[in-house]
Amino acid sequence: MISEGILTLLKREKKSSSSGLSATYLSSSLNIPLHTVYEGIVELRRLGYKIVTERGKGYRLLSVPDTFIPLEINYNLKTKILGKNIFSYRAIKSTNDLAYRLAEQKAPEGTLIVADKQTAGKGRLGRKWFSPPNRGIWMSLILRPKIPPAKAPGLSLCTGLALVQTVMDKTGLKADLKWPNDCLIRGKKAAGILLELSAELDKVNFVIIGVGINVNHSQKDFPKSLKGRATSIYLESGKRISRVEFLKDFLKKLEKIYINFKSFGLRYYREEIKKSSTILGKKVKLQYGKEKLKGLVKDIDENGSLILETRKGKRTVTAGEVTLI
Ligand code: BT5
Repeated sequence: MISEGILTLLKREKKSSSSGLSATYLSSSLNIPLHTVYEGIVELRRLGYKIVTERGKGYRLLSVPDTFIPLEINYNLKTKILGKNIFSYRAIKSTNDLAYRLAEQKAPEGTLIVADKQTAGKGRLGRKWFSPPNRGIWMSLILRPKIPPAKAPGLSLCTGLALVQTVMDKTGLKADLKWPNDCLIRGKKAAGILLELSAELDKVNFVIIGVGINVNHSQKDFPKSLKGRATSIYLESGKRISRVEFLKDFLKKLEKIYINFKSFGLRYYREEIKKSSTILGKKVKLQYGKEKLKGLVKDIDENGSLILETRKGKRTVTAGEVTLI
């Protein structure tokens, strides 16, 4: 792609802080006619890249847009599987719904669907996921692991762990995991994970991992109903973060965990997951379908299930809604 070539050269130049690249230089380096260089620059500016020219000097890249354009996500993306096939949108109903349909149509493993805004973002059990424009990362990944369906819920914890690691790397903040699918910072929800599964009795066809991450929200960006319960990485760290850079780092970390997970299950990550867990050793109420349980959280097992000590003995629970008591 022409604009990709121009962009790569401009980014390299930005690092060396020289006086810019002339159209003639770009034309000869990329072996394209001058008018194609001009068209490429127009296209990049249209996408939100801030490119300046001064008399007698060349083009200089001042800033890149923090929107989910494949060009920006692809640039220096250090993954082999995740995010190699990208569908990105300014607005979409739900990235998970589209991911599910694409997976049914045989989209390859690692396909990423990401949007700046969702109009019908969803949580578990028909709940709504609030996804305002340009603040968060609303994304889904299609995975095709060759694992028994019983092991699939472990992927929710793997995803949570990759989130915790990325938040730490980008901000130095310690995020926590609230089993099975919440990522909290200082006790408030900063991200949520929604796993959807297509499986037969003994094999997984595909898994959709939906992740909603509140990145740059200010207090006023949350509706009243979420005040006091939800937070963003910006609100907790004081840092505005590039959503694209966060996404790329997250994909890299998740891919590493995912590859190990496919071969060894949670073996390598269980301890790290347990260390980040907010409910281990605590008394909880747990609702799973119609069933309600109370007990002490003893462990998270190698499938990612919760081991609960109740009055009637030990119970292993694969999913549910947990509240501390
Ligand atoms: C979740 O559900 O936490 C899973 C959220 C997954 C969202 C992603 S976004 C990309 C992809 N596409 C989708 O359509 N969904 C996925 P659950 O545990 O059921 O939590 C939902 C509850 O969290 C809601 O009922 C609210 O109370 C709260 N909530 C809603 N939006 C929130 C937000 N942006 N931040 C924090 N809490 C929120």
